[in-house]
Amino acid sequence: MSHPNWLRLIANIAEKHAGVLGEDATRELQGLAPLYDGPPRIVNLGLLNAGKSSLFNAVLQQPNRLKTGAARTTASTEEVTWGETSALLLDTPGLDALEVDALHAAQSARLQDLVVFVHSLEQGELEMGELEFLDKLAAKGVELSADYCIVVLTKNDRKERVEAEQIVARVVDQWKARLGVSPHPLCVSSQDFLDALAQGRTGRRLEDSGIPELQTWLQTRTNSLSDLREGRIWKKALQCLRRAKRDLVDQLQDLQAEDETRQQRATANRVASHAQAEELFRAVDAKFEELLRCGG
Ligand SMILES: Nc1nc2c(ncn2[C@@H]2O[C@H](COP(=O)(O)OP(=O)(O)OP(=O)(O)O)[C@@H](O)[C@H]2O)c(=O)[nH]1
Ligand SMILES: [Mg+2]
Repeated sequence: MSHPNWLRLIANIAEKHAGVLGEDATRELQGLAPLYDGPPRIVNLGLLNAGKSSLFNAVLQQPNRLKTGAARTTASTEEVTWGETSALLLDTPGLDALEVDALHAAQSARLQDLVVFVHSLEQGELEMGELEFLDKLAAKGVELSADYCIVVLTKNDRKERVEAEQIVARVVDQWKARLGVSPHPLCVSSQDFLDALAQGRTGRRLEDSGIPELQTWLQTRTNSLSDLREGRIWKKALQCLRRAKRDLVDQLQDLQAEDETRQQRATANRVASHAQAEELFRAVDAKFEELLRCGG
């Protein structure tokens, strides 16, 4: 994909003004252009056993493509290719498995085009660990608005409709309160979808599983990838430039303050040296008088 003009301009600014922008901002700005290239990247994030791998198997319509199971099944992130755009689906380990997994997940989410946040309806509302993790993602600049992130509530076959609806309403409230944006929630059953597929069923059974809706959500966005990326990268660029500007203003204020202190100190030094000179002068004068008296 050819890069938009503004992205080339930013790369230029980063190169020309690295000294003024500082190392971090320069690195961040130079790292924006590569985000524009390559196939669409879609990451799933969620607790252990949330149904992340099963969900991607359902999206892929391949029941055994990714390993699934009750224990800590996915040990490291696995990439599989999906759909017309050859999007990369990144199946991650549960973010509560190890601290390092959560860090890795947060880091990799920064580089993704779309985030599929996976939460099992069996768990009820979002747990503290998930909310804290969402905070970390937001702090890292991961886009969690409904344009870039879908909140998939899995194992819908295990809950009565009314109870599932109550959980969804609660999750939506938690998401809004925590992140200040409205989520796009979607209830699914990967199991129902894959079972229906294996039995060669079509129509309602497949639709009701929620998986076709997820496929459409992902497909629509990956089809207009350049727009999607442009919006996201532009936002990142602005954030970075604003931060760099704030840092520069802070630095300037520090320098001004330093300068004022230096000037004050210089004046104080001047005053001190003036007083010393006067004292010296008086002493010399006194000595001179004494000499004159002796000599006389
Ligand atoms: N009933 C039901 N069970 C499901 C569904 N999706 C996943 N499961 C089961 O939930 C368990 C965990 O599923 P996984 O897809 O391996 O979960 P995961 O989030 O990838 O787990 P880790 O890789 O360990 O983090 C498995 O036993 C799945 O069979 C579903 O839609 N309905
Ligand atoms: Mg897994």
